[in-house]
Amino acid sequence: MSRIVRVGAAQMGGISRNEPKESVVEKLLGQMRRAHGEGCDIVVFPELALTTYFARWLIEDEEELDRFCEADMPSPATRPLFDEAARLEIGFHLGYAELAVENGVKRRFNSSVLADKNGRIINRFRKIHLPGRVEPDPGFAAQALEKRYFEVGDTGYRTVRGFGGVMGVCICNDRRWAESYRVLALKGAEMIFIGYNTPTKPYWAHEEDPLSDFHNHLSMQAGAYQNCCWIVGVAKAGMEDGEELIGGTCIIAPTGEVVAACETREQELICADCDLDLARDLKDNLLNFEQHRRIEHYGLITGQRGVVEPD
Ligand code: CDV
Repeated sequence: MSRIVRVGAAQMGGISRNEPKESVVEKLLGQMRRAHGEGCDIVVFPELALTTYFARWLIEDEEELDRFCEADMPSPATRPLFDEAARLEIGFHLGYAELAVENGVKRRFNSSVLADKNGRIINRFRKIHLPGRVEPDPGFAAQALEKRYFEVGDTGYRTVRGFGGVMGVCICNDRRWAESYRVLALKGAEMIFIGYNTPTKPYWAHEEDPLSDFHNHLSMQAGAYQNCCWIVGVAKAGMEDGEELIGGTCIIAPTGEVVAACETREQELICADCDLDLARDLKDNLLNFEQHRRIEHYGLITGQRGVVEPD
């Protein structure tokens, strides 16, 4: 048996601080049409796909901060994406900054939506692992102030039926944490969409990290294999407001193999036919969670606390 989902991973180039969202959405529409032309069922856009990665700066003007966010989804700026998706009958994943007013309290989240082929939102996710600091470190030009601007997501890792399978989402830094994949897999995820903005130079360092591309792929390939999932990792890449972002957009099979990968740090589209049943053998045998996982023996719930000193 095979259940094929044809996926387009739409790597983006940088977005400048003053670029109007309408112009960004035009680029996304171009990528969506290209993906449709390639026969894709879904096109995947990165984290914060409508704006620059504004957490690199200390921004004290609330109005400026709010302009980076969407109070509704679809929002006026993104409505054309939903309309075009429905017209073309293609799904999409979109990362964006969310402004929510709940019980009269203003809250911001680093969020994403998954829309089906009718342009209907079927999954909403708020990023859980927020990198960086609350206070900027003046020793560094570029910051990662996500802990200042966003709240920790409260949606939990969610899976949803769609595109003939079970789909999950996590966002950027979430991909470095084994829990993200495992919880999604325990909830049945067969494919996980991950958008990211990762600078080549870490926010705590003065030099580029030579292992940044390696760790990007290592995290996602291990996540795919250990959890028998397809993973679609999509970057915003290249120079953005003076900071270079890694690329490395790729589509990874449940075997851990990269089946398609971007080659540049610019806008690119890669596509792959992903068979959701490819993981059947692994799931039934070597990595059968029900048969082989032994969480009651891991000593997490009862048993050893802390390090045991030798006798
Ligand atoms: N957007 C991110 O979450 N980026 C982080 C960087 C700032 C460390 C990442 O884990 O790629």
